[in-house]
Amino acid sequence: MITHDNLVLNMEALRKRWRWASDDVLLHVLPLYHFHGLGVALHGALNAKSKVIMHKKFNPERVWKTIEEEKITMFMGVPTLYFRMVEAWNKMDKKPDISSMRVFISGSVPLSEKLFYEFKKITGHRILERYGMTEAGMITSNPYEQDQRIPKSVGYALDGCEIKIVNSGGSDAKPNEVGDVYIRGNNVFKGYWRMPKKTKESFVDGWFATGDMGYMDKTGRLFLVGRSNDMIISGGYNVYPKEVEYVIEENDCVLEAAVLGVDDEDFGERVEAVVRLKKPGCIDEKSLLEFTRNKLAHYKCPKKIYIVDEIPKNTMGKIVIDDIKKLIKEGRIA
Ligand code: MCA
Repeated sequence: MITHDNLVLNMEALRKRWRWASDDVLLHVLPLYHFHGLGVALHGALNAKSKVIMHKKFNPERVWKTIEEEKITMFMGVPTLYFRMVEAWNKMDKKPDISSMRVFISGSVPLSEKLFYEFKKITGHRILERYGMTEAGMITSNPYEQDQRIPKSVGYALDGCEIKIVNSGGSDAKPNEVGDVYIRGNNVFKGYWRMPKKTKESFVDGWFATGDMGYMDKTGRLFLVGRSNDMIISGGYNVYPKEVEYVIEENDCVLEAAVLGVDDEDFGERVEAVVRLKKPGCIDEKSLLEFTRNKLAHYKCPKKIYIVDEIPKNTMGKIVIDDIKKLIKEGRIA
C-alpha cells in the first residue's frame, strides 16, 4: 500500500539529489510495470516537469543514437542495460556525441565495479548508483558530484529516509559492521495489501526490514553485501526460487528440484536448476525446460537444468544451495 505522500515526497527528494530540472530530457527505456520505470523515471520526470522520450523496447544502439539526436540529459537503467550499452559502443565505428548527457543512473541490482569503470573509460561518466525497492521507493543515492560517486556503494539516505543496520546480536551495528538493513521514513509503504501477517513481520518498532544485508561507514555511506533471503535478481527482475521449484516439481518425472542464482555477465544472476528424477531417463533437460516455459514468465525459467542422481543436503535433510553452486563451479555437476 503506497500512499500519495510516499510517491510525491520521494520524487521531491530525488529531484533535489539529482538536480532534476524542467530543461532535462530523460530517455526512458524501462518497463512501466515496475517501480524503477514507473515510480522513478516517469513520476520523477513529471514531478520535475521535464521532457521524456520513451522507447518501447530497449535497444543499446538506438539508445546511443537517441542520446545524440535528442540531446538527452538523463538516462536510467539496470546493470544489464549498461553492460549491453558498453558492448554496443565498442562495436560502433563512429562513436555518438553524448556531450548533452548530465547523468547516467543505475539501480534495482548491484552494479559491479568492473562495469562502473568500463563505462567510465568509454564515456567519461561515473554511473550514479542508487538503492530502492517497491516497498519504499528510493532509499539512498550516491552524491550528484561525479568524484563522490563510488562503485559498490549505493550512497547516502535520501531526504526523509533513515537507515539503521542491526547486527546478528540484534544491536545497532558499529560503522563498517555488516547487518540487516532497516529503514523508516516518508518513503516507506503502509504494508502489504491484504497480508496483515506479512506486514507485521516486516516491521520492527516502526522500522521496515528490507531483507538486504549491508554496512555503513563512519560518514553514513551505505554498502550492500547481499540478501538475507535466497531471492535471485536476474536483469532487474526478482525471482523466488520456491516458485520455480514448485513448477518443476509439478512434472510427473521429477522427484525434487533446487533452484539457484548463478553469476552471469549480462543478467548479473541467471536462474539454473538441479533436478532429481523419479526414474532415470524419464525426461531430458530440453523437455523439462520446455515444460517450465509453458508455465512461467520467461525471465523466471531456468537457463539450464542439470539432471543429477543426488542433490546435496545437510544432516537435517535441507538442500544446501552453496554446495550445489560449488559443484557447478568445479564442473562436478555438468
Ligand atoms: C529477458 N529475459 C530474461 C530477462 N529479461 N531472462 C532473465 N532475466 C531477465 N531479466 C529472457 C527473455 O525472455 C528471452 O528469453 C531472453 O532472456 C533474451 O531476451 P532479450 O531480448 O535479450 O531480453 P530483453 O527484452 O532485451 O530484456 C532484457 C532487459 C529486461 C532489457 C534487461 O530484462 C529489463 O527491462 N529489465 C529491467 C527490469 C526492471 O526494470 N527492473 C526494475 C524492478 P528467450 O529467448 O528464451 O525467450 S523495480 C526495482 O527493482 C526497484 C524499485 C528499484 O530499485 O528499481
